[in-house]
Amino acid sequence: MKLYYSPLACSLADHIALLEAGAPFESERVDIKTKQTASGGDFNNVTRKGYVPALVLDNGEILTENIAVLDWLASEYPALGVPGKLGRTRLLEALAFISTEIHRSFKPMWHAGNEDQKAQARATISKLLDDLADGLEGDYLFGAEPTVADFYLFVMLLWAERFDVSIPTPFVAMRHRMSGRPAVKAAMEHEGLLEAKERMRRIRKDAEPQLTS
Ligand SMILES: N[C@@H](CCC(=O)N[C@@H](CS)C(=O)NCC(=O)O)C(=O)O
Repeated sequence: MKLYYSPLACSLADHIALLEAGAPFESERVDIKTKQTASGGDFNNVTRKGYVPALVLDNGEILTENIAVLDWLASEYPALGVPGKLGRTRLLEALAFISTEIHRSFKPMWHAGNEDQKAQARATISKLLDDLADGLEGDYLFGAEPTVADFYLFVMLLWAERFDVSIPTPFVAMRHRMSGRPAVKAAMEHEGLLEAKERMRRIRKDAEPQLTS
């Protein structure tokens, strides 16, 4: 299997899922602006959609659309899914909410919206996160263990942090809990996000008013 990803893009959810599952896979970074892959290829030749995630299966078939890719991973690795008769449906329900409601609402942040649009988007996302947190049944969306939906939500929580979107308390704790998981750390490290976070922390600290005695 091979995952095409871009750092901090929604493909981070798939990256985490593959590592959590212990799946054998390769990955290649994509510059989503230029559509160049790290090895110099044209990503449009992998998928004409030109966006990540794209997962190339061992038989050469290519999966796109995060809901489909994450659902497929949960079917292959049931520990990443939701058990029970309605399990898969509940998982799809959560993935669809995260994708079509929350993810989509970040558009003004990523695509140079004006300040009004960004403020509106912050309010919308915050409300959507509140709604989702209301259904929280444990440490994660479906109980004590994370599913692919939690990995996708985690990426949304990182985006929320980046764009100063306020998030409900249970999700602050969840973001923290998730950040400590070895697979999450490994995926973030691979995508160069841990250094980026550390750099931001230092910049913020340097910008703080210095205490004088
Ligand atoms: N409908 C797609 C959208 C995926 C998507 O928005 N990918 C972004 C990164 S999070 C991307 O690659 N954007 C580059 C582009 O659209 O050109 C899905 O749900 O997987």
